[in-house]
Amino acid sequence: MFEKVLIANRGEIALRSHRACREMGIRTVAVHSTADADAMHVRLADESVCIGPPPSKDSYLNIPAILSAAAITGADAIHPGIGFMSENAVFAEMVEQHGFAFIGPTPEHIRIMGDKVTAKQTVKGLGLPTVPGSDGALANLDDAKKNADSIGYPVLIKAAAGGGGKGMKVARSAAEIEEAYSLARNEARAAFGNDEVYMEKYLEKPRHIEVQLLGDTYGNAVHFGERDCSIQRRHQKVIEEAPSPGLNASKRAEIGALAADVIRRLGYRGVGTIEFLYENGEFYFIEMNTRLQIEHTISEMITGIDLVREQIRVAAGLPLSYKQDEIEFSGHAIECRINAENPETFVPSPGKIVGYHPPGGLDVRVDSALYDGYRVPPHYDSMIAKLVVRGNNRNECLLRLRRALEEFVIGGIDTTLPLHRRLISDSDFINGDYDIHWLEKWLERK
Ligand code: MV4
Repeated sequence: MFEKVLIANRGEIALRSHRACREMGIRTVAVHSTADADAMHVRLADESVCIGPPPSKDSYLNIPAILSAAAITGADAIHPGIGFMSENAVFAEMVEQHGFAFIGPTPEHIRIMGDKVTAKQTVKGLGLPTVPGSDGALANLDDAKKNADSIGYPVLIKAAAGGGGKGMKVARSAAEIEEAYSLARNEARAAFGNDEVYMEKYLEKPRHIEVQLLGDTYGNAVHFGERDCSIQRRHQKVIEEAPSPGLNASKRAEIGALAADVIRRLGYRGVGTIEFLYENGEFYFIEMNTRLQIEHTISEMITGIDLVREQIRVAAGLPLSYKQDEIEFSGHAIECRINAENPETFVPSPGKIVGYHPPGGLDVRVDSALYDGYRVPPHYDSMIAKLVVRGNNRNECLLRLRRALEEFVIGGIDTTLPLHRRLISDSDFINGDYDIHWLEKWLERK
């Protein structure tokens, strides 16, 4: 097992990795920008190295600085966390070339899934259902028109280098195809430096359902059930829950087994998530994430398994600790992502925390790097805490979540806590009756 791990991240997710390492007897190295000298991830780690000024591109995305920090501290492995370097195949390759282990999948698997056209072709070949669409990338406008006619309107044009909704355009009729095609290509070129696009049938009211997966280097693969991540705004998830209120037991078992089979046959090492759209009882693959996800916590709450510990173990070449039939699902979990933002306008609200009182009690988990007197810097993602609650069933979970949200105090800045208190009292949410557009419509109504 590793003796020392460098954690190439900040905030609550750096703490998450640190906690798993500590419990495994592994020493940790924090890296930080000058803006994060007083951050909790730096205070908790055994050692820390300043890797640059506040902008992420000069510090948390600075590959030479991160590799140098690993070298001078004698780390064996690098944990990339989420965001930043976590899905950068070049970084994963350089980490290995410099003699460190990358706590994540192989660069090749990151690369395959990073290109959405290759990813779709790969998983389709392994038996996953995909959205009807073009066979690979679109060659030109004429190809786009022909594909749209054969798929049937409405269609969606997506960037091959995309994900997260950038470079995505809907065309509802033949009159809209030319504009959608050129806008999608321009947006993709501007955002990713790659204007390759492909086409799919546009699904109007799907749920976003994703399956948590884990594989090792010995051909073993398991799933940890699904999460429903449909409650989102501008492609940012706001609330996630496990299991999905939109699935029955047989659909759940079907998609879990199918997804685990795919990563087994890929020989995939590490944790990963396969994302689906779910509409009218059918699953359609959209993307695979080759990293840990923010909302992995809800899968941990209903299985009792530490996914980061498993991730570190498989990166060190150990086999999975669990067989599929040893993973027991118990109860229901919901996560609220709390951002340093105005709860109505969503304008970021960095600043000094004055009064911090997280909730507690049975089955209440708060993952956060906040402390009283901490200054939330303006340079990074605005998510400052995750409130994760479990109950023996969905109703118990909702009642406990309401109680925990009442207790939670984060003073001195604006947060989205008041938004969460209102959301979880809405009858559609209470009934589990929502799709990927529900939150944006709810915000327009209120
Ligand atoms: C779709 C779709 C409808 N039909 N694909 C958005 C980002 C990217 N991950 C995939 N996305 C979508 N793909 C087809 N064929 C609707 C979306 C979508 C969406 C998906 C998941 C969660 C939130 C979303 C919000 C808007 C659109």
